[in-house]
Amino acid sequence: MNHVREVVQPTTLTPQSSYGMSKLSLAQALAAQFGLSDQGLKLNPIGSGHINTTMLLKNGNDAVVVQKLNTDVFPDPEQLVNNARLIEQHLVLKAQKDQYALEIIKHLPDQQGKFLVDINGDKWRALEFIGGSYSEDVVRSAEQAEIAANAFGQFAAALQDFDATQLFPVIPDFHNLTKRIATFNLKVNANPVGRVQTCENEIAFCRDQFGLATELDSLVNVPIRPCHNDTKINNMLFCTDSESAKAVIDLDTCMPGYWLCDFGDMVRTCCSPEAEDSKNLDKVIVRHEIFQALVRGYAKPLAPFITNEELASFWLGAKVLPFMIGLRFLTDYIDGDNYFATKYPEHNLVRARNQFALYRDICRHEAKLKGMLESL
Ligand code: ADP
Ligand code: GN1
Ligand code: MG
Repeated sequence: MNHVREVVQPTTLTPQSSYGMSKLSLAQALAAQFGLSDQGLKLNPIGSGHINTTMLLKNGNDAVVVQKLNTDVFPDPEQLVNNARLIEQHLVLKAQKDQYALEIIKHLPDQQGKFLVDINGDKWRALEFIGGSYSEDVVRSAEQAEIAANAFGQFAAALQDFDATQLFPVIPDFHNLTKRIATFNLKVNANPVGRVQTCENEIAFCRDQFGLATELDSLVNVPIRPCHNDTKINNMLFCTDSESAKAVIDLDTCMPGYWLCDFGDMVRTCCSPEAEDSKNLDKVIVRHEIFQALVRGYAKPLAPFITNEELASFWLGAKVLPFMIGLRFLTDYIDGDNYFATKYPEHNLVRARNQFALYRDICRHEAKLKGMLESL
């Protein structure tokens, strides 16, 4: 469990850190920019996101989340912030009409009213800290899975009348498996850091699954919707004091897409009892009661909108997302770890093996899991 109300994790920043300035100077620069007094300033990492650098900036009374955006992954951070703010504004209107009950993650302007600031060449933003909350990397119970899926369902339902064509494609073809496969093939052929020899079995395994892309490309009558596109379990916050959801966060990849992908990413990150980078592959299995809870939790808020074809497509999402994220981890491993944050050289390979183990187990239990979707 990752408590974000009172963060007391030791910092992983070195005193003279990669920010080109000391940690204290960075904290002071951020505080000055976002209007916090620098009395008793503390700056500590929170969460376990793979892309941005997320920290809690605190003084005696106030706390804000500050985030250094990863501009390799998001080359146009202005557009990213603009997208997230459009969604934020839509959700605020929904909340005013009692059509959205979760807390809304909100950007904070700096002293000049800007939402993105430059500190030593890095792009930083500030977000309202959502207190009384915690995030999870591994789901502990079916109840928790249902709460999470219901929150993502409420989010999707609140956005179903949002014009997602207004959103800039911050990462084009984000969930386009055909394109992901093309990139994978390029990297395997280029073998830029000589790692292909160390993962030949995984490469062969991937090649056997490429038919999934044809299945995805052949979908008919499945609507394109405003999607979150990163519904992993630690992208929502639970309430510390009650068995309920607090907020859906990490709106960076909100773009038009299929709900099947959002469902599939929940399956990917909730169903296994092991973390995404666990090496205990024999324990990486799909927990059926969690899958059932996800179906229940996600479908309820979507019931007024979802079509039969769309619901039927969720099974494809449950298979595609673990496979596709596994493929992306393997691609990044072969490429020399340029995309996902890693803690050791084989980290991405370990993650890929883990995701493929989950994908295999999901496929093994097709009849039972599909039945849960069909009996809804
Ligand atoms: P990344 O894009 O790197 O995944 P996230 O936006 O998901 O970054 O943030 C990483 C983690 O930081 C989250 O999983 C959550 O634990 C914590 N977090 C992020 N924003 C907030 C917030 N506004 N309030 C409280 N906790 C937050
Ligand atoms: C990244 O940012 P984070 O950690 O919430 C990634 C997702 C992957 C996920 C795998 C922008 O999500 O697509 O599914 O890691 N985000 C981006 O854990 O690529
Ligand atoms: Mg995240």
